[in-house]
Amino acid sequence: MRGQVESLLRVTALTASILTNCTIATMASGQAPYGMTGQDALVMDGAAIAWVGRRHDLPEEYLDAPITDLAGRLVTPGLIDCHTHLVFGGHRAVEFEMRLNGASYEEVARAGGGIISTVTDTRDASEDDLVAGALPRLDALIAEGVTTVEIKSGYGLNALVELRMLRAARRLAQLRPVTVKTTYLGAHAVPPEYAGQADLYLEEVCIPTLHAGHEEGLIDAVDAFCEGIAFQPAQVTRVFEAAAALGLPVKIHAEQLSNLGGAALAAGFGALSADHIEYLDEAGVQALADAGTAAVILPGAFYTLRETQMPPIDLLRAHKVPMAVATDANPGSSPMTSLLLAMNMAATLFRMTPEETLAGATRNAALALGLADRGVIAPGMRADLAIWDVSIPAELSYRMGFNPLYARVFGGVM
Ligand code: DI6
Ligand code: FE
Repeated sequence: MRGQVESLLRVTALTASILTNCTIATMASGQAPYGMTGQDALVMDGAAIAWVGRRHDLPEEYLDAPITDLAGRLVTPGLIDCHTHLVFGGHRAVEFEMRLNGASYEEVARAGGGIISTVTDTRDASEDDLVAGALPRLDALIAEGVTTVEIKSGYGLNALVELRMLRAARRLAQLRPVTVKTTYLGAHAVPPEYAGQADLYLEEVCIPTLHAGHEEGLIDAVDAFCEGIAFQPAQVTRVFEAAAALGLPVKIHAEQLSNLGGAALAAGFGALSADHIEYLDEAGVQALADAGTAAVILPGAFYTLRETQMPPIDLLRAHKVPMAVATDANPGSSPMTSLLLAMNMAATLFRMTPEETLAGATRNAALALGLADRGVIAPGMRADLAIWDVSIPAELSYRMGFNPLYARVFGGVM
């Protein structure tokens, strides 16, 4: 019996490994700031975190496990970018340059610019092209410690290309050590062939494609762009009802340019998140709080579009709505592939605290994706970690254009 126990312990020690001589920001809520209570050691066993604490309290069973000395570095949960449009064809630098040379909105549109130009370029791209185009953007995120990324469709706007985008997103997860969560955004824009016929587009394309994508296992969540220039609340409701019938969670692009009540609508469907929300009012904030829906703050689009309406950070804080921060990486309104920069912008532009920005890219980003197994460092959670050459966590959102990542751990593998 004793021999059996000892060999069991030895097996544990064989698969376990220890990280030590580090500062650990667990990001567990309700404790000390950043969840930092003096932990300086962490045990990984396989793909999971087995133990975290002070080294002198290390359980005996791990005493023989191999040790990695982190020389005083900071360990955080792996970062989570919970809102991206990473898969698309082409780029929009031409219209960027046209606009800055004085071209009007109409001239840009006549030259084929705007979101529809990305739809055209995406339709022209093969699945391989889409994967190849997205990889450098994904690599930029990974290089900053991102271990989970959400990727939306929404530039195909027909069955063939929406599904192609989702398959490309799934393939990225086979090519890199990262978790990809896919979101179907067929209700992103009305394609030119359905101009002025949004309802017909929903009926003939968007909702049938949702069913097809679900059948193929390509869809983790369903999103819709609720805005005057996109889909009306009643149309979003149709999409969400179809998602709910399939048992899929929903998210929404809402209150970015105006207040149509999209966030409250989504909250009524138990949405995982309401994203952008610059124009959200207190009733909308209350609806998010009541539903446990996360707010996703996207300063990259605010910055690029030179918006002036700030998201209601104080109200979200007062109502204890979990706030996530994401890149919104897309070719038009947020050509940004740095989650650290998004954190910096959330702090500088929106006055979120450095702790809120880090929670926004870890714990609350996990909530926005419905992932209960990551986003904080605790026993039983996935061993997805970022190890930083910084002395305190505030350095992560303080700097611009500097990447202090030392190493990344994905599922226990460094
Ligand atoms: N909101 C945005 O800001 C982007 N999509 C969305 O729903 C715009 C995407 C683009 O311009 O390509
Ligand atoms: Fe977006």
